[in-house]
Amino acid sequence: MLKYKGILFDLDGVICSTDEYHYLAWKALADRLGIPFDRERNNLLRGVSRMQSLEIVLQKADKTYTEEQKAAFAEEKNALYRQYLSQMSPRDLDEDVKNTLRTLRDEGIKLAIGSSSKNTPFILERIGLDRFFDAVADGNCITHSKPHPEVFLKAAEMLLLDPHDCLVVEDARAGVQSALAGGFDCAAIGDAKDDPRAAYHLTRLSDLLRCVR
Ligand code: B16
Ligand code: MG
Repeated sequence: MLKYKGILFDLDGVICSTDEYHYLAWKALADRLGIPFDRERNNLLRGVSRMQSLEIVLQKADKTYTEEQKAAFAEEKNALYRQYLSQMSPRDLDEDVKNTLRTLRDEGIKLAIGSSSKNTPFILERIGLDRFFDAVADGNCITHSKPHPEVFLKAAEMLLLDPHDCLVVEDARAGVQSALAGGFDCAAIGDAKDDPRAAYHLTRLSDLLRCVR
């Protein structure tokens, strides 16, 4: 007996390690602008939109910037981030992730992506998963990014499933909050692993197999 009919995966930091590329790209921008930025600060950007991430980076700046400058900074960061993404290939899909996704699909569970990233289609294509998921809800189809539940509610709707029948997998505290706000159970991994609000705490994605059975 399976506990869930659908699983909604966050992308960056859950399916692939693009969270590291986000960090490197924000770090390069912050260094150029002389703004302090480290990995701990980077964790605050997990799951939140590009412009909200920029605002968090700029909180440590000693000057203010115009909206035009901010738009240019976001563009600069995204161009660098996409350079990293363009070097990805299906070899960057971790074996544990690949095997877990296949096992879940073979067990008849519907699988979807729920990501704040507007680069989701590009990333899925780079790692060879562009035709794998039953639904993809991402930064291109939402007006509120995590911690708002919109992206996961949209993904569940695309699967024609009720939130109570779906499990969200997240690496961001904002994402865990988003799942709970939408009425979903949440499995936390990576930076969010010890978040007490999550129903399950995963060391690796394959730990999920024990949670759904
Ligand atoms: P982009 P996720 C999120 O993806 C990232 O965690 C977050 O760091 C990023 O700012 C956001 O996507 C927007 O990404 O600039 O590519 O549109 O974790 O929700 O899959
Ligand atoms: Mg993430």
